[in-house]
Amino acid sequence: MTHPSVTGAATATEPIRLLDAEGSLVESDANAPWHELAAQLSTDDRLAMHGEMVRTRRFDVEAGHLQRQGKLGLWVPSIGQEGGQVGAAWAAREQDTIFPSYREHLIALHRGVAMDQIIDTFRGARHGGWDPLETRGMRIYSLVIATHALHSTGYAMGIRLDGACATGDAQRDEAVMAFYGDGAASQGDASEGLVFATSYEAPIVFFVQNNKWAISVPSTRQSRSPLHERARGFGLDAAWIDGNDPLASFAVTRRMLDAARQGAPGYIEADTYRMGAHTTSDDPTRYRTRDEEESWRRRDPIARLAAHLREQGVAEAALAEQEQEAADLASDLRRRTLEAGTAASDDIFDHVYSEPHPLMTEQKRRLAEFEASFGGDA
Ligand SMILES: Cc1ncc(C[n+]2csc(CCOP(=O)(O)OP(=O)(O)O)c2C)c(N)n1
Ligand SMILES: [Mg+2]
Repeated sequence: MTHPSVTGAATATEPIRLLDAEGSLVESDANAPWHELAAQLSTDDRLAMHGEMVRTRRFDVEAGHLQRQGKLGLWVPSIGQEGGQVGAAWAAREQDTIFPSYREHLIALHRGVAMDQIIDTFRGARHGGWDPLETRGMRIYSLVIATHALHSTGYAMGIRLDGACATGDAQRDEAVMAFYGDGAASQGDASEGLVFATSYEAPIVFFVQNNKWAISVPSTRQSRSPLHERARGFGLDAAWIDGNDPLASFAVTRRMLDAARQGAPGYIEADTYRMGAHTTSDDPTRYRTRDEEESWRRRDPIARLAAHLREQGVAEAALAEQEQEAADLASDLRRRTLEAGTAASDDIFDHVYSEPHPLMTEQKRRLAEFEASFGGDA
């Protein structure tokens, strides 16, 4: 079975971009079909997308502060990557399943994961994050790089075996989206996922956020050829998008997911930038320049969508209201997290075996001893 390419020439020199860094629409013959898809988003939708980005950013900054105050073990910021995420979140249909890495906070919030559930995961108060059946198909975060490239592909193969895709009904056919990064693309699991996805015509789209860094390793080291070209070599239809452009992300992801749910798996390389540190354990000044960071600050996806909304006649007050609402949510979250006390660290052992196990009992005892050696309840 052959599938028509949705993405055109393999030799693009620029990613698909519908909104430029100033928030103006980029019109061209090549962009016309993408604009047509983006037209599914009303001005109200676009304003709502902006609201999600602003809320996620405030949440993210607050979580970083809470980590610094000792309330979270670690925080993984998504600052700068909200544009691609919001487009993809809006492009996915209700019946779709999402397999994230660990930086997809906007997608998680969009699918109904509560801020507290994400916070509790990084406090160590929840080992499994959340129940995907209660969060509209949002699977839990995966910190082990690229493992979920396999889980998501296997899940998509299951959808096909169940006959829950490829009936021609986009409103019902299911698809899967897996998010991972430029560094993860080097893992064997990522390549194996691509092989099985194409071989079994699995209904899946790999959404790869190329944020230019895998901790301190630049994306240029991960692949000598662009990642989307590598995906084409595996037989996937692949697109390269401006990952800070919510409209391009929406249009291309919608089209790719709808092709995937009919049996043509896809791959999107979203060109973006991790504006913050890799995690709160990282110091990016050790490996990248201020100039580079500054050049990406000028391409901030939130400022870009805000400029577009102003151009569309959205009132300043509506944007200010979203900022205020986000600030209120963040301060509520802060209050709750500060009140939450210290998460129990030892119940991790209770869920390894269904019955008590001598090795677990011993490890639990040793952890308690170790923690007691610090004195107090630090
Ligand atoms: C299998 C495995 N190897 C190494 C690590 C350590 N590690 C955590 S994040 C990371 C870099 C990931 O980079 P990328 O895929 O580009 O995603 P980003 O963090 O930039 O979003 C590494 C090597 C890990 N978590 N799992
Ligand atoms: Mg990366």
